[in-house]
Amino acid sequence: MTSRNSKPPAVRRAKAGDPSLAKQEQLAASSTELPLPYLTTNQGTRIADNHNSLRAGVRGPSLLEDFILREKITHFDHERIPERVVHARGSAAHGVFKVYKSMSQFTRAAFLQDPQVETPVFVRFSTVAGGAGSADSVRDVRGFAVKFYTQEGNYDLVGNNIPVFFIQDAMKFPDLVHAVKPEPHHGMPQAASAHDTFWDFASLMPETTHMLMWAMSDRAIPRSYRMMQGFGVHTFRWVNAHGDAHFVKFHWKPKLGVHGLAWDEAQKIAGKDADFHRRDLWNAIENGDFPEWELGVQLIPQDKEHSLGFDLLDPTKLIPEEMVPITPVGKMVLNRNPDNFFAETEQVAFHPGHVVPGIDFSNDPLLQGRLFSYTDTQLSRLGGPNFHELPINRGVCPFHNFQRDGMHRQSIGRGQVAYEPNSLANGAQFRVDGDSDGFVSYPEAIESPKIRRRSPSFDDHFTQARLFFNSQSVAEKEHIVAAFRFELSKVQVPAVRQRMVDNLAQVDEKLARRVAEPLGIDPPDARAAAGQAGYREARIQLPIEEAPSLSMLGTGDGSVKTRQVAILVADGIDSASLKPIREAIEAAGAQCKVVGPRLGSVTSASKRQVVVDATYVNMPSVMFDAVLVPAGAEGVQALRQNGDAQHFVLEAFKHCKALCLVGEGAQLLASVGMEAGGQPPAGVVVADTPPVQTGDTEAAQAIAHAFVAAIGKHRHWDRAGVEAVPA
Ligand code: HDE
Repeated sequence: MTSRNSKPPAVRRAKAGDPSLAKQEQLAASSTELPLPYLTTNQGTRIADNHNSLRAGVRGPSLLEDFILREKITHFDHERIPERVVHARGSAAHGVFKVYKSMSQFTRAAFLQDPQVETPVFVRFSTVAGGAGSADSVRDVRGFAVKFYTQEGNYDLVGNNIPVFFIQDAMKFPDLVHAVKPEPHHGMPQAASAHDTFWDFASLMPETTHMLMWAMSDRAIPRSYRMMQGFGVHTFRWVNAHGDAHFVKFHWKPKLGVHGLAWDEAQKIAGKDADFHRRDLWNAIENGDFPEWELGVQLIPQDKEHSLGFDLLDPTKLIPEEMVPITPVGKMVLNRNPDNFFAETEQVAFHPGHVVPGIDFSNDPLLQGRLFSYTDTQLSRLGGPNFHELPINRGVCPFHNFQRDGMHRQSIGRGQVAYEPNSLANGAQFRVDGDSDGFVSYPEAIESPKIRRRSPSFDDHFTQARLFFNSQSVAEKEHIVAAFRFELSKVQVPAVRQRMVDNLAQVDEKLARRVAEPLGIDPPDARAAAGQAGYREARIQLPIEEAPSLSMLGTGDGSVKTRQVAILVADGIDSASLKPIREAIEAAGAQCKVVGPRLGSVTSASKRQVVVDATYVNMPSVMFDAVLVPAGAEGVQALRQNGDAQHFVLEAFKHCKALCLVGEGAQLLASVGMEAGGQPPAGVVVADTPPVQTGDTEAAQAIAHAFVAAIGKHRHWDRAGVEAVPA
């Protein structure tokens, strides 16, 4: 039997110069969009009236006979499918991937051989804990799942934006997820780990400690999906054409750098725009600002498996780049938004077991469990065993096997034969055993007893957590302390709080003490942690105490491309002071919006109309990366008298964003103790004299330059005095 997909390769194969075309054509062919100027039922019967149901008289009861109403409502009643049990909330895009040079030395995977070949990809980013309708900006791990439509079959790299995981064994995954999800008796809280059951579980499972450090860092509140790293997490294997294997760890690095939100900002965004990350990704792609990541790998020769000082099968451990550098592999660009959220983003089915020849698994016990879970969950989520036929899941290469039937089968198998070996299909014997082009598992020698026990090499839960903490900048450390305090302050049972800070004392005494301070519990005691069940005494030796690569600081190229800048206006602002600065920041790639008291326009001091894009209320400061306040005595006075405008500036200041205050605009920060003529706080550019009024374009350029540099730093986390700001 040959499925619909096994058309001659020439039809399916991407055309030179536009390799994603085949996938696009395939998706378009399956579109339900019909160019008909009328409506029909699903059977094609033309509908005369789509506004009125069939009734016995104009005021009479509806008739069961109304097959048009019945079909319409029945279909509507079944529109929802089960949401993903984790990673329910997601957002995706199409793109392409290309290797820089052949990786044949390490892997035979065809899509990693030729720098001329573009492989289509579909990437879904997600939060983990929240339901499908939850907010984007919550504190959570983010999923980073990539489907490569290769000529040898689909390859899925189903990773996260954090390189380690909470648990070491798949056996604990349902417990972990049950602990973080809303508590079963009252269904609260939504999309949050800040509650008793999560911290109860976490504090009883010291192996969670390393990932908790990451989850409490700003990595868990990303500024944008476009500004996140991705990791394969587990150790995988690459195998070359000679059968030589390397262990491999996958890394995605975003061109725009790795950046987080302020925690207060993230919480506010959840209310002001629950779709913040989804919108950001969509808008960037619509505007042609295609996000890019570099794929890199850490390669460890098969015979160096035990050389690291820790176990590379343990998913709570990472390999610092300072120990094994990253080899660049290629570039991924996301360049097309999905046509239909349900058909693509919702129905896409990833699976870490979707591999191609040359890519193989390690014995990581978490990965091994995942290999079962994904198809299993998709069977119920997508309603049967044929979801590989959905357009978004279909490969771009031919496929052929003798699976048949099942719910929702779309392909029509032809002929008498649905088994192998056979001689009846084409009149010649057909047998598949030993196809040298096929997938061959790495023939790892294993001779061990069947056993339910962790390897002692998995026992150390704190050394890498400490490495992570030591590697953070001062501000990043502060944010981690604040996040632990916030989360644990939401825990109602003091004993859980206590157990958690006792565990933290195993990472860093000072960190634990600072977290414990406002929590109404005893000072942390590392010995108490050591006495608990689940604790195992072990200390791995790391050759380094700090790994700068684990900090988000200084990542990216400092570009301000796609950064959002608010220009705060009111009647009476000086529009001339605005123009050269706006032009310069837009030339650098930032995107400006004029934010005023009302939509329409405001009147400048020189009686010009300045078009307003948004209001202080409908686009508050948390939607922006930076704020520019123009000069103009009357305009600034109006801004000062408007609580929303005043709040806008103070809040941006509190969230450590870049600010540029021209002339009288500086008065908006008077309440935070900024003295005229004094040294402005970090990331605040103050232009005392409106330079354009004096005709000094060079000075205007210098201001713009300083502002662009401040925006390029993302946030000024070391800005003094932000705690005192009442915003
Ligand atoms: Fe997943 N995970 N996971 N996971 N995971 C799912 O599959 C599971 C794990 C990840 O955008 C589910 O189709 C188990 C690690 C992503 O569609 C489910 C274990 C990592 C996505 C599942 C893990 C991930 C999922 C839910 C421990 C990072 C979203 C719906 C043994 C390397 C993919 C679905 C998308 C989704 C199971 C642990 C990443 C239930 C059993 C570690 C990015 O099958």
